[in-house]
Amino acid sequence: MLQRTQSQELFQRAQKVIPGGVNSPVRAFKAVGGDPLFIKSAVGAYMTDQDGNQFIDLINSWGPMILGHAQKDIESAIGEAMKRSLSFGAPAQAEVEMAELITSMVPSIEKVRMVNSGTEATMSAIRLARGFTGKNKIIKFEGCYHGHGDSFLIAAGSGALTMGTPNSPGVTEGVAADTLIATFNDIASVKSLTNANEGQIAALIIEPVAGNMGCVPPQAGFLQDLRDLCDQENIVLIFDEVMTGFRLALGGAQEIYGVSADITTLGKIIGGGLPVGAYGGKEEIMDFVSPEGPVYQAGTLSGNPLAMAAGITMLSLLQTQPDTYQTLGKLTETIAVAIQEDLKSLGMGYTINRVGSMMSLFFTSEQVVDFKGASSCSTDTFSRYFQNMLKHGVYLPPSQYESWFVSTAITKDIAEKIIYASRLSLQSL
Ligand code: HOZ
Repeated sequence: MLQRTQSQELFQRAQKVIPGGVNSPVRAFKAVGGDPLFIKSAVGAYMTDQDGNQFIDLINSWGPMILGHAQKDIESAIGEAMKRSLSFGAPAQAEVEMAELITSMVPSIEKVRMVNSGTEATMSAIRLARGFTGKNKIIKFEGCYHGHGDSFLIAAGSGALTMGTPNSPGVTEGVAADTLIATFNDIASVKSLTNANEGQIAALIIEPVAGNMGCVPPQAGFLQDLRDLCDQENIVLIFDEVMTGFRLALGGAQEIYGVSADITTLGKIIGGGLPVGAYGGKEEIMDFVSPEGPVYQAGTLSGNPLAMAAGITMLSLLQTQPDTYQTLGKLTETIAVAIQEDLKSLGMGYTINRVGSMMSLFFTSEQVVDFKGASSCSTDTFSRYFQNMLKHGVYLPPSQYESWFVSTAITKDIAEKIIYASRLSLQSL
């Protein structure tokens, strides 16, 4: 049994002053039962909660802690930057260095604008696409999540799906009417929307590897088909790489699948864990952003010096250690294959989806290629598995509809611990 006294006390206090006691819905553990654990610290592969329980972390702040927690170089870069003030609200060298790094690593990004979160990045990207094309509607995919901007809270994944509110109240009918919903991995569903809304679609936004209905990879040719259709219909193709950017490869999912976006949105990882986002793409489109162009977007904390220092260090470390991705991919594969063997020997129905260091286990014998597949698996079984894993010292994302993220701090020995914890967890389901 986990000792939870301190976490429970904090949760009682939190519920009196914070809606639901948490600052982001998935963290409330509503999908998996029980009360949330409050985290006190994290170092390397491990998180420690208020009661002193230690867990191997497979959330890794939903992606960015790719090098593990409290990475020394990132911490000292933040320390150095702190001495030069926490915020200027004026241009600084680090912002130029960051933009140079991003544009050198992601070929489709010729110019980039820094913001403060992935949500800001996606909101700004669709405004830009609308300003650039003079059209209003956007296409998104059922089960994909692009932050909590109004336009995206229609058939949304992640916490919206977990909480049963994929279409959030508070989003006006007008906004909802401008968001068209297609089926992931189904080009015919996209074509029927473009046919029915000819000349009206400004942008198509997609997580090239979906991470917010669990991990769901694109099928062969799907992203290229989207690219071709967008070119044909003069639609801005936006890849939301907030999770996949710099996690799957230096050039993100677009490098792996060989398909370029017109605009790419980035987040989390480019701040080394600090609150950062960015959107960037073709120069002719980015030059529509104010003050170069007429599409307005601004922010005092955009390009914040601490976030830039952390992000530059993170990206430079990844650039100088290119084998990181291969190592992470192999390690994640080892974990996935071992879990799969255990599921097989127990005769349980399962699907494991994995791309690089992102993976999800679905309790279903059907393939999971879209939202329908993801939502038809057994979330009850996942919840029990989650709780068992927690008891055995592994902290998974507290929802079926999230991806697991592996960090380089997870050594082979720690991977063995995850596999063993999973074996015990499956056996006692
Ligand atoms: N929606 C985020 C992951 N897809 C979770 C954010 C959080 O709770 O930190």
